Amino acid sequence: MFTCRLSWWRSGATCKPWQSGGFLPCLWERCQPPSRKGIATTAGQGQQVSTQEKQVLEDLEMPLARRESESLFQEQPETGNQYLEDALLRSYLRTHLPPKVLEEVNRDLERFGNRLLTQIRPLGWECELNPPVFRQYDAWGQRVDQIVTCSAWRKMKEIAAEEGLIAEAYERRYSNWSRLHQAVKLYLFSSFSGGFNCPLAMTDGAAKVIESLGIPGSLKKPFDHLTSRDPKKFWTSGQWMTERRGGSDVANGTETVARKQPDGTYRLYGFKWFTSAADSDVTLTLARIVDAEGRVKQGSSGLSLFFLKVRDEEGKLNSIQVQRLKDKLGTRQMATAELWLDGAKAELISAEGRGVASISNMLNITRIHNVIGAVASMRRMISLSREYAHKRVAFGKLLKDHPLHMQTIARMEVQVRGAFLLLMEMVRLLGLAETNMASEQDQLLLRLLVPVAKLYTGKQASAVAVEAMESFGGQGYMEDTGLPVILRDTLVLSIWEGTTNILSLDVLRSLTKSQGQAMAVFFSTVQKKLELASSSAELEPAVKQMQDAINSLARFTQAAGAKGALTMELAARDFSYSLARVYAGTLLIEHAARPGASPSDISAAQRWCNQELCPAATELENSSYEAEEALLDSALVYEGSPAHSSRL
Ligand code: UCC
Repeated sequence: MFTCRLSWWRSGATCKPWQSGGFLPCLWERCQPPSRKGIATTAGQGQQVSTQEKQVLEDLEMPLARRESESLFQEQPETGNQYLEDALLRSYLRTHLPPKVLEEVNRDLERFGNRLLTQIRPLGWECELNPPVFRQYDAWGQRVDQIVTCSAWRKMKEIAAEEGLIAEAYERRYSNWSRLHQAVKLYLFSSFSGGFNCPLAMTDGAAKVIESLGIPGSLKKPFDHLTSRDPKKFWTSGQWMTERRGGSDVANGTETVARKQPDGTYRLYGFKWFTSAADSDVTLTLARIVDAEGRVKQGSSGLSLFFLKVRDEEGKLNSIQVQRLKDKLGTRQMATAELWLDGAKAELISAEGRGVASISNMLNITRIHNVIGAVASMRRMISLSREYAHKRVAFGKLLKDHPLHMQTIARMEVQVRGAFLLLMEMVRLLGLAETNMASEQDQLLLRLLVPVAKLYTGKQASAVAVEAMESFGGQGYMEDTGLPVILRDTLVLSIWEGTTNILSLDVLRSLTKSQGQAMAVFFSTVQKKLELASSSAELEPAVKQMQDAINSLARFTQAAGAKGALTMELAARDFSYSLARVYAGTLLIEHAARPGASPSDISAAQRWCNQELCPAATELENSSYEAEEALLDSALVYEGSPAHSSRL
């Protein structure tokens, strides 16, 4: 009788992953061969061990000892320069950028890809290991409300400035292609940024708002700081929108009030429930202006937009108190705080009552950053998964030689390709809009594609992260591989900057506001792209499937016009998914139809079109939404809950 125990040994208890330079630090740590001590027997010291037991012990020890250099050791998946390894990104740039721009951008991205590997990746991991802490009082009882960040986080800020991660988009040295260049750098940076992509998203959004206001004199200096390449000058911005009663329903949930001061500035009083990257230098926020009678206007038209500095010249908080830091599932590298505004000095920067419309300029930028984060996360997980498949043996062969395993990775690859092209299309249109080269149609399309891409890729990224994690087996679930960090940080992408349902309703808002013109532009654009691809024999079935989906979508939009608001609300999510699938699929076909397309480009387009492309039409044709109206979702959801019984 005996029991066997393996004694695991961690290679270096003080392992400092950022010094080793490996992305998945401490990954698959080497295990020590189990010694005799690792085998417990019922035979005590000095006791006679039976011959049979001795034999068992010997048999057991030999194979285990040999395994030290064999199956108990697994090489970690390593990726190289993310730019050089991204075939789709490189082919996209070759196809679209003018030669001179391509030459310079290519050089910059290759250099940046190396810097990501050698310097930024270890810093990102350090940010994960050293999350921010909140220090409310000093040793002598003075309230200090300090959010203490690690040196790696602060270094990220310097790198962001040096690399022009915001500046690039506003300097416009490549005219309409500057925005795309910036987006590609952010895409490469995202997965290694240790969460610093979040403050950059909001900084970009704040710069965009200020620029769209014509950079008024009072905001010239902040704009220069937000778009600076000088690490000593560079500022980041927050976006304080969320209050206790209003995460999604900002219009009704915002309680913060603004009192006008004799010098024309305002003092803000209120409580901000989620403030991401609360260590930022400045912020934009919403509040209700108190009139001469002490009243405020409720609803959306009562909200105005303000700019404020978080600290004064001496570093003292601007009449702001930090209540606590949030304990989040992910994005732990970044400080999210609850803040009391107790007379914070602020500047009104929108017309009174136009706060939501003004901050929408910021929202649309941060939503694009959300898409960047989603595509980057998918790309990272798939890159690691495919590298692992090259190194891991199961059932006598490498994972890459198991057809089912490779099919799973290929399906994820198709998803990331569609999402990537959607992202590029959006930033291409944004670049045109920012250099006055966009037609009215381009602008309508951009307005529609931002919520579509945000909601779709947020969900895709979560699904891909879970799937890719599974491709590592149990190792994917282990904290010290770094994979759970990516998963946690990805899950927020469908929540912040508007949940899937809120974004689905925003899709409807964009169509209503344009009185259907945005939909017409959508149809004409996809038709034009498909026509260009129609001469390719290989793509014929995919084009046909896409054409069928477009026809279904057209039938849906016609029929939906006659339906009530409730049906449209119930259809909003499926409809938005349909738009995303049709547009991304069309882009895949377009990319696969260009001269010099690779077999993978063609395969990706074909595979994408094999999935259901227009779920909204199928549901409507089956009268599912009407059935759902009659079937009362709330009765189904609340059956058995106290809320249900109290209503009965
Ligand atoms: O989560 C947050 C920070 C997280 C950190 C950021 C990192 C992200 C990057 C990641 C990198 C990896 S901050 C909180 C985010 N919160 C939200 O996103 C709010 C979600 N709720 C909504 O989006 C709602 O739909 C609201 C708040 C916009 C609804 O407001 P209203 O006032 O009820 O809506 P209205 O009345 O329909 O719109 C008011 C005006 C209209 O213009 P006018 O008056 O001219 O007709 C709308 O057309 O605002 C206009 N508008 C827009 N315009 C509303 N939304 C938009 C839009 N998206 N684009 C243009």
